[in-house]
Amino acid sequence: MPVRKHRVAVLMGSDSDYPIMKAAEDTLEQFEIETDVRVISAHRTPERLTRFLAEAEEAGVAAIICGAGWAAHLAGVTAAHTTIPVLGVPIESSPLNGMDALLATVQMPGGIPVGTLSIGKGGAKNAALLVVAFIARFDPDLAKKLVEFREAQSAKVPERPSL
Ligand code: RP5
Repeated sequence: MPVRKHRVAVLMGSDSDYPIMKAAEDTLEQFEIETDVRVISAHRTPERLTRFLAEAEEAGVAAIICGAGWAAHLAGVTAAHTTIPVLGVPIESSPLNGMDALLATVQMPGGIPVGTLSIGKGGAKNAALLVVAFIARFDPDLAKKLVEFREAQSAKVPERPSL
């Protein structure tokens, strides 16, 4: 397999988040970005997170996408431990349908940013597309792929509705 130029990590607080976070992995894969996908809980496996971040710095990971539900602190704690850009995806796994995770992820005080996307699968997909867009500013091949992706997406929208 050819060596891939860019590497992005996708973390999730639980294995149960994977059906949602798979959208981030699949989208990155579509752009031939190498992914490192892990289950890391900020509260249940905190030492796994710090160990992983040391590896990620070493491996030149370009960005980290974190998905978590309930009182979702995975993205914030990850951002606290690294200067690698962190994006957060709130997951609708709680009785509050992700509103709790949205507020916990988005409401970071000034100083340690977490770029927060929408709740659920759409947010996971957009997190990957946002990472692609940032990297593409410095990688013309990736920029071309992103334009092609947008064109293909537009082409799938019908002019008229049908039942
Ligand atoms: C959060 O609690 C996880 O991110 C997940 O969304 C939620 C439920 O986790 P499990 O009880 O399914 O492991 O920490």
